[in-house]
Amino acid sequence: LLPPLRVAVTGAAGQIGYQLVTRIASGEMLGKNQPIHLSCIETPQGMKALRGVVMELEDCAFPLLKSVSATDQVDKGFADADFAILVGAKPRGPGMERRDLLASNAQIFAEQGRALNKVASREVRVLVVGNPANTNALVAAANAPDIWAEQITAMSRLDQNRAITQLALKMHCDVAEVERVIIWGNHSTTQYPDLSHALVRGEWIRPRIDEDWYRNEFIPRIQKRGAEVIEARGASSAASAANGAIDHMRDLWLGAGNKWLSMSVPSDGSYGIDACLWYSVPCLCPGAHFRRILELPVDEFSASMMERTRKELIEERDAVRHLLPR
Ligand code: NAX
Repeated sequence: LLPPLRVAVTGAAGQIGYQLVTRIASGEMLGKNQPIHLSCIETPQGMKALRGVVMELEDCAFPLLKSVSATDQVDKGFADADFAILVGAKPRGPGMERRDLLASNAQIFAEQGRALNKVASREVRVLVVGNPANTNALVAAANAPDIWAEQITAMSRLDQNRAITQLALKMHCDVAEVERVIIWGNHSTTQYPDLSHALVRGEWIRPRIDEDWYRNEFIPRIQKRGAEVIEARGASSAASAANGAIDHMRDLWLGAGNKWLSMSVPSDGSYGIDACLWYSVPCLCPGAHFRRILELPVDEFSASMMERTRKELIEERDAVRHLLPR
């Protein structure tokens, strides 16, 4: 067994958190030879439910789980964290405008960025799941000047997994036979699920894809899949969101060979995306970090889709500018 690593999860008593913590503790995220100290963070109001989650974790008797703690203090919860998964966020309340939601969540992520900066491991890997995830990641990073921005990523893996499955269903193949599906941009309805480079059974399939299906069914379906799940379930995606977070962190940390994985990472200016926007791009994960896949050809349709989601991220950034100290 390896020396234990410390994993912090915010919103651990919420729907996604509840699914996530058991999977982390069972070793699905960091591997079956990696012992873990788990730190669960909630709001003061969430602490009672969190105590129940902690009891359940204890009742699982996971061999890899060396300790589990519960707190509503971020400075305690993030202390020496090697991984921090930021799930806790405010849901949109009645009559709340998108701008209000952005501002109140940005406040939370500014505070969490400052706490990570102060107490987390200097090597911490942060994944932002709570919405608006991309802009929350930007705010957290801006408030954590001593942590390299590239250690902070936001989740687009759920969108990628959704896109892979929809393509597999259309092509009557196995999900494992689908490669190189890309999610560009924001985790929102402006995201661009791109099949320009997709392979099915190793073969480039863009020329075989029905244009009407692609533009009028596939793309909107992925963009609005969250709403489709809410409509059916009466609650937002939770198991699949937790699964996306596990996939993202596992591949980032343990490596994923030559798989193309979409991650929202700080832009380096490539693809005409303004530097320091957390914009989803295709990446390779050789282990412990990511590398952007650069210089892919971008056709006219893709360029217009990528521009639309870039503009939305700029608008979001402008709405939280007061929380960006650098
Ligand atoms: P829930 O409302 O079930 O759970 C959120 C939990 O976070 C609650 O228990 C709450 O008490 C806690 N919380 C709130 N503020 C906190 C803070 N400052 N510190 C610590 N804990 C805090 O929501 P859930 O369905 O779990 O969704 C969580 C977040 O994930 C939401 O923002 C949601 O929009 C977002 N999602 C992101 C996805 C993605 O792909 N990036 C997909 C799924 C999901 O919609």
